[in-house]
Amino acid sequence: MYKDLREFIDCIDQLGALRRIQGADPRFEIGGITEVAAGSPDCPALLFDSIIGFPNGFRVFSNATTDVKRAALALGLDPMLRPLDALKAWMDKRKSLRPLAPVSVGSAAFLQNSLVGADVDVARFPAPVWHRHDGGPFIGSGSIVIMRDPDTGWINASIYRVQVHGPHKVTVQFDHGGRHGAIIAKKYWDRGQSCPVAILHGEDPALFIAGFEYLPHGSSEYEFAGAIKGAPIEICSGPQTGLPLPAHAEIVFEGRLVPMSEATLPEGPFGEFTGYYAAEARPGPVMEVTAIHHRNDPILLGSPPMKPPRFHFGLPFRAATIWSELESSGVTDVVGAWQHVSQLMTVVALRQRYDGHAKRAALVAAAHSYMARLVVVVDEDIDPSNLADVMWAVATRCEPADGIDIVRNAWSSALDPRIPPDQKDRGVTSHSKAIIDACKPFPWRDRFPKASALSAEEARQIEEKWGNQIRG
Ligand SMILES: Cc1cc2nc3c(=O)[nH]c(=O)nc-3n(C[C@H](O)[C@H](O)[C@H](O)COP(=O)(O)O)c2cc1C
Ligand SMILES: [Mn+2]
Repeated sequence: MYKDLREFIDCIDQLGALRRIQGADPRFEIGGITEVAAGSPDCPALLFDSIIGFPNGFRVFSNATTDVKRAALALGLDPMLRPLDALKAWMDKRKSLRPLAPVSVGSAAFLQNSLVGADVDVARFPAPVWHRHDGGPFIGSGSIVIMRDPDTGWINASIYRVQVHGPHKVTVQFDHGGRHGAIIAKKYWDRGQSCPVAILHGEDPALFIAGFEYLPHGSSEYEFAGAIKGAPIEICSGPQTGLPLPAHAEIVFEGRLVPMSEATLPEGPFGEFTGYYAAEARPGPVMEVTAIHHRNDPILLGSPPMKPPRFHFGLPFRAATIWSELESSGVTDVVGAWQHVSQLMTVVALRQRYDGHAKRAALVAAAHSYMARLVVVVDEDIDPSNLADVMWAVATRCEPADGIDIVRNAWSSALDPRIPPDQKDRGVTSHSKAIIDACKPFPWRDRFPKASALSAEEARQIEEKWGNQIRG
């Protein structure tokens, strides 16, 4: 298993999936190249160096985990697994993870270089302006924001975007007040205090994943990342904040998040994962950066949101959670779950046992499908990770007049591009979900026309025997 981001990049290089790009401009070009690469069939990871305006060695790494193989690798799984098998392996691994406490080490790689006081200048790093209409450079698009709960000492470490505003000023964005970081910051602010905060740019990929997972209030992303790796995260105290910080991080900011009653700066807009700008600039909380630490030749991990189907993770992790939820709520015979269109469409595949089984699964899946307007259930012969297969089932097994239900006022978010502006102004963050039953109708499933194509197993056998000749 990789030790840190650098070793992960080496693993990707060994897979042949790393491209080194020289001479790109952090203004739009790094973002543009990242987007085009993410939309190409082999979807390579990118390591930018000799970036215009910056010294050699100050690098940006993007598309880290955007394909199935690299997402599997980051999870410590076999990168050669087929997509649905890889997601199943993650679901099984996730269920059995036991939190693994971080360990303190005496020295940290990120302390190789430190800048404090008047020397602090965030602009030393090539923070990209990722998309054309972004409000400015975002140094944090996949960065980890760390805070300590003042009451319990709990350390939260999650991903919130970070915009650059000046040599020692950045903003941190919470989508809503329920984010753990937002809850913790508010506790300090309500006492008239600033919130000590640190930000990691260029973290361990396991921590990148832990920062994205919905972990319960009070639980530790460090421990979750350690569990993924089967080895504890090594930490060292931040010299200024005393916060525990992963020793192998590339770049670390320390400072304080000023109460919003004292200061705010216009945050955003920023291209979102839906492929749109959800909102204009809004007042955001300001971090005063009081120290910068970085490794020699630091690597900034960038993970900009992009137009679907491009997504931060080549395996739809939230679908693994939905799959687990189905199992733990007693829905049997689920053989797969997946999300397409960057989480905006959920698919569940199951072996139907009784009338109503498919709808039961769909309702559970719909309940847990953040922002997804489309929830589809298919039979077990359909691979839910294969969108063409799924749409074949929808177009041939679902009679729209009978097989589509609408659930209203369901879970979406302020990022939803289709909530009308006047409703958004009133605080509406829900939408409706179409539940599409694309299974053979249970009562006459045995009389449904037989499929003419090969089964997955038959196709595999043909591939084994004839694959070389087919490919020429
Ligand atoms: C690349 C990436 C960027 C994200 N950006 C933000 C963001 O700017 N604001 C936010 O509130 N959530 C963002 N998220 C989602 C949160 O990180 C995620 O929901 C996480 O579970 C929140 O952690 P928490 O429960 O500790 O608050 C992002 C996720 C990823 C993977
Ligand atoms: Mn958390």
